[in-house]
Amino acid sequence: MPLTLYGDPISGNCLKVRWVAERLGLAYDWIDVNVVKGEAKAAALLSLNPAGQVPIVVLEDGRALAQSNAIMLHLAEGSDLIAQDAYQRARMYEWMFWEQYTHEPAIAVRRFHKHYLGKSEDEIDPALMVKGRAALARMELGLAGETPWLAGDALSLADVALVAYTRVAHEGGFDLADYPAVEAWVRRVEAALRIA
Ligand SMILES: N[C@@H](CCC(=O)N[C@@H](CS)C(=O)NCC(=O)O)C(=O)O
Repeated sequence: MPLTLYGDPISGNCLKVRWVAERLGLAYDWIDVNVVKGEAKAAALLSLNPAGQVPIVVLEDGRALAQSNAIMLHLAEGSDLIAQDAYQRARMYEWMFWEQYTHEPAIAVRRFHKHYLGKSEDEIDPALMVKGRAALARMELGLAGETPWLAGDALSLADVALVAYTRVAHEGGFDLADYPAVEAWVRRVEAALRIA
């Protein structure tokens, strides 16, 4: 039985898992789950992830796993998307934890409210723009150094995790032209993942 990925193609959290499977040449079945229609809360999916969210992967042996970054780490175990060096690996985790706690809750949430729920600027919490811009500025700083990637000298899961919502930040009202190093990095990661 191949891997089964449950996800919504509008979700960066779901797409990042799919991109890793593609990059590693893993065979998988993709099952569309429409989060706007509440399908992630269907009983069959709640039995796989009681949190009622996608992405979810069901592994070849039938075991399920949720949380995009946990899934990516599991699929990419032993691959060149995870540095061998312990410090470089920890820098990758640093970006991945930050992505979930700081970047995604501002940029992905603002995008969802604006682009998918169609809310006007007045209806969206103004703090989301402030927090999202601060997150983009943090990335700009991180990408100002010698290496073209976020962690270490090669594409890693840190880049995959963060490109997912950064590349569609304009749909949330953010202007990447204000962050030239981030904009160039987005193009670089898209080319590496062949998702441009
Ligand atoms: N931290 C989780 C977030 C997952 C998440 O927020 N999933 C959203 C789609 S991006 C979802 O399933 N929402 C449906 C719902 O809450 O009903 C991850 O990285 O996988």
